[in-house]
Amino acid sequence: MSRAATNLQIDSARLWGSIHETAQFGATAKGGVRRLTLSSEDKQVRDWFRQACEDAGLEVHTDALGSQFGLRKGRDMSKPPVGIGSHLDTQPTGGKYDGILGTLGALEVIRTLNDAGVETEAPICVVNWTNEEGSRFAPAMMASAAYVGDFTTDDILSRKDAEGTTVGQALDSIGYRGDKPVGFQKLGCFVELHIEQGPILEAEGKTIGVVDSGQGVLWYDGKISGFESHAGSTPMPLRRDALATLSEIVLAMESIAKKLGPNAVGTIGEAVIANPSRNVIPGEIAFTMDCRSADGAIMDALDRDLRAAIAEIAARRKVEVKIDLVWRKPPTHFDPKLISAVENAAKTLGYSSRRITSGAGHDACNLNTIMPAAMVFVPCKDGISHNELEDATQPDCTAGTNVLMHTVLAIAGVAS
Ligand code: HGY
Ligand code: MN
Ligand code: MN
Repeated sequence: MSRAATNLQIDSARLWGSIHETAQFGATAKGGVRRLTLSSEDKQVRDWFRQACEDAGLEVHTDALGSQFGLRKGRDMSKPPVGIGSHLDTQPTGGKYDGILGTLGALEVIRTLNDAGVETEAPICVVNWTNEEGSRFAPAMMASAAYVGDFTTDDILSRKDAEGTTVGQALDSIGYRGDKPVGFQKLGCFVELHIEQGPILEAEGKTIGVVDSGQGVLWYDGKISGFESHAGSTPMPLRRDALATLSEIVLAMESIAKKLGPNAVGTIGEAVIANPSRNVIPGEIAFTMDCRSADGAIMDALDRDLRAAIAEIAARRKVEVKIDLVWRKPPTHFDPKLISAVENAAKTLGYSSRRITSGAGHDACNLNTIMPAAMVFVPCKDGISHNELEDATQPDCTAGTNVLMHTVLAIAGVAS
């Protein structure tokens, strides 16, 4: 690698400026970001990102699900591009860094290579994946899942949000239903920079997480059908209370995950009472469940024990509980060669690092099913994420982006 490239460092102030400039799109009063996928706020950041990619000389295209691809030519265009990037959508009470650091860090890599006049052998492609969060439309990591063939484009376009709007309608409403078919942009590999979204790196004083694996995910849609009746005149033993039933399910989920832990987690993050009223016993509730483990056998145990507990609760309370497994993502084991490239980049740059498993799902986890993939983590304050308090430091974000850049240079090769 040329001497210039060996010592290359990103422009820390420019990266930090971009992160905070884009945080205005969907900024919340508590200092977070609310940028649900395919919302008007998402359109604002997408427009900003497309312009920034074009200004950096990238050839920008959008696919049928709105994912944005910015291609930087390499000396040898016969080589598949090295993919880098993440997502720009957020949770309803999201932060400034989840997804954004990886996408804008990838842009900063391009900007730095441009400034230094570094040409790589292989091309590089920056990606903003549509709907990584899965909050408005399920599943999470939706567009990268379609890219790797887990879902058809039409299936995803028909997915509906809570208001009944389809992905296709939402794409059209912001003008991001692209003209390229999903999968048009081939990638040779994918490396994603992301905040850890957990407490380990900060607690151990490590700057870089070399991600070697990721938890598997189980998503369920649930429906409880009890019986609406008068809150005052219905004796307790005669009630078929949907909310009391759900309360038992929540506690059962918690004790099953703890029993199967520490490598198991379970969450009920959504619950909607149909026709809620203070003096009516809840008769019907729709809810969702999210279970995860890095061990496939524990995932199976979570599913088995949860179903058994729900069946017992439903029978005892004389209510019907239906649960549908709507998404099963097996655990991820990233590519050993790419993992080493990340680890070597961290060591060469003098950053402390440790191997780590990702608790969260990421687009790289999907890409890893059809190509070599890996991830670079940096710490986030108190391990907090999916919360408006999410925070990270400029030095850590700079370090992570430098590691991403040198990993890319090692994979793509430097022509000049
Ligand atoms: O759910 C996840 O793990 C990701 O943050 N969408
Ligand atoms: Mn993310
Ligand atoms: Mn997230």
